[in-house]
Amino acid sequence: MRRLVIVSNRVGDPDCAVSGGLAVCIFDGLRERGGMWFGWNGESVASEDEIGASCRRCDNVILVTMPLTEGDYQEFYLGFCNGALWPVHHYRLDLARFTQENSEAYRRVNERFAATLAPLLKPDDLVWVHDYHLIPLGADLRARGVRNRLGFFLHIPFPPPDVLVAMPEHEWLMNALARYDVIGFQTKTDQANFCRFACEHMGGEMARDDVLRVAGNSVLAAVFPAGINVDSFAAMATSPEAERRIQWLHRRGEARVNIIGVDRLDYTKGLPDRLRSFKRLLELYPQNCKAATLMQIAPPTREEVKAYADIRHELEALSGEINGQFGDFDWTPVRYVHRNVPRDTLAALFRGSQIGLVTPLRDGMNLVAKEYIAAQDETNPGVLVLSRFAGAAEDLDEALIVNPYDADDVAHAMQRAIEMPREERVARHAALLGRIRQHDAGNWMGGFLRALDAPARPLAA
Ligand code: ADQ
Repeated sequence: MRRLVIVSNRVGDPDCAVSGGLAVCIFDGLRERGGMWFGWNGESVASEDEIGASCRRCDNVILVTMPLTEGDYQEFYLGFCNGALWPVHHYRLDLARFTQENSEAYRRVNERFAATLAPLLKPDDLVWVHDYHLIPLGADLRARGVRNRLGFFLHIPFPPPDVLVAMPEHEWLMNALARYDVIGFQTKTDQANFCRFACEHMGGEMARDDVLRVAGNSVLAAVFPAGINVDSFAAMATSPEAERRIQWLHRRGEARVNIIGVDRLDYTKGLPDRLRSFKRLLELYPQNCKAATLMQIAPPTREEVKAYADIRHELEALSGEINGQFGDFDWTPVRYVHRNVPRDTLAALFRGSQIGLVTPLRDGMNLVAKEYIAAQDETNPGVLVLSRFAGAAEDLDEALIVNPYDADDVAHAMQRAIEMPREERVARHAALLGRIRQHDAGNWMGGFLRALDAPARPLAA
C-alpha cells in the first residue's frame, strides 16, 4: 500500500475531544496505512527566519507542522482565505475583499509549504491536499519536480462561473487547480460548476462524464460526498453519560419540544434567519409558547474578520429580542451558547432534541445534519429540518427540506416536525440513516483514495 500524505491548512490533533469527525477519520486512515500529515500548527511568529518545520510521531503517522508569520496570518489566512475565497465560494461577493497584498501572501504561503514538503516526499507517495487554503499547492509541487499522484478535495461549494469570475485571481487560481490529477467535490452542483468553468473559460473539454481535458492535463473531477463515522457518533449518543444528559434536558421541564442548532458562528450558516424563523414559529403557532425552546450552539470562529464580528452582534441582539418579547420567568425561548462543546455532549443534545435545525444559506456539505441523524433513537427519532442550500440536501431527501431565506417556510416545517406521527418519523429516519451510512466518512476517504491510487487514465482521442 502506498504511503499517504495529507496536506491541510490545520493539522488535526489526535488528542482533541472537540475535533470534527473528518479530522478523526483522516487520522484513522493515516494510521491504518501509515503516512504523514503536513500543515500549519496554528501558531504565528514574528518573522520568516523563525519559521521551521517540526515533526511529531503518533503511532505510524508523522505530523509535520510549521507556523505562519504574523503577516501571513493576517494576509493569507484572514485576508485571502477567509476574506476573499470563503465568501466567493459561498456566493457572497458582497462580503469579499480583494487586495494585492493578500493574494501575494496566498501565493507566498503555498510556495513555502511546497518548498518544505517537496523534499519530504517519497516517489510513491499519494498526496492528498485539502481545501481552499491550498489550491495552488499542487502546481507549486509540480514546479519543484514532484511527479507523484496529486489529489485535491474542496470541502466548500464551488460557485457558478459568473460568481467566480468576479475574483481578480480566478484565472491563475483555476489553472493551478487544474494541475491536480484528481479533484473531489461535495456535490454534483459543485462538480458541474467547476467543469462548466473549465470548458467555458479555460478551453477545457469533457473527455468523459468526470474526466476533463484541460491545459494539457487529464483531470478526474468527481463527487465524493463527505460523511461521518455513523457508529462512533451513535455510540456517543447512547453512552450512560449521554443518557444522563438527555434526562437532565428533559427533566428541566421547561420545554416539551427541544430544537437544536449547532454551527460555527459563520454568516454562511444562516443563524439570524434561523432565529427569525423560530420567532415566526412562535407567532404563527402560539401554542409553542412555553413549549418550544431553540438551543443554538455557535462557537466563535475567525473573529478578527469584520463580517464575523457583525454576525455575532446580530445574533446576540436577535436572541435578546426574542427572549424579551416572548420569554417568561419559567421559559427562555432561545438558549444561545457561544462556545465549543465536547462531541459526546453534542451527541447527547442531538438525541434529546425533537428537531435538528440545519439551515445554512450555503454549505459545502454540513456534517451536523448527518450527526443529528446518527444520534437519534431509531424507535422514536427526531426530525431533521434541512436547508436546500446545504450540500447534504442533495441526497438527504427524507429530511424536511426548506428555503432558509423564507422564515414562514421554515416555521411551517418546524410545526410539521412537531406534529409528525411517530410512524412517519421512524420511516424517514430509517431512510436517512441508510443514506448517511452509504456516504460515511470511510467511504468518502476510501472512494477518493481509490481514485487517486488508480493509474492515470489515457486521454480520449
Ligand atoms: P464546517 O463549515 O465547519 O466544515 P460542518 O460540516 O457542519 O461545517 O462541520 C462542523 C463540525 O464541527 C461538525 O462535526 C460539528 O459537530 C462540529 N461543531 C460545530 N459546532 C460545534 C461546537 N459548538 N462544539 C463542538 N463541535 C462543533 C467544512 C465545510 C462544510 C463541510 C465540512 C466537511 O464548510 O460544508 O461539510 O467542511 O467537509
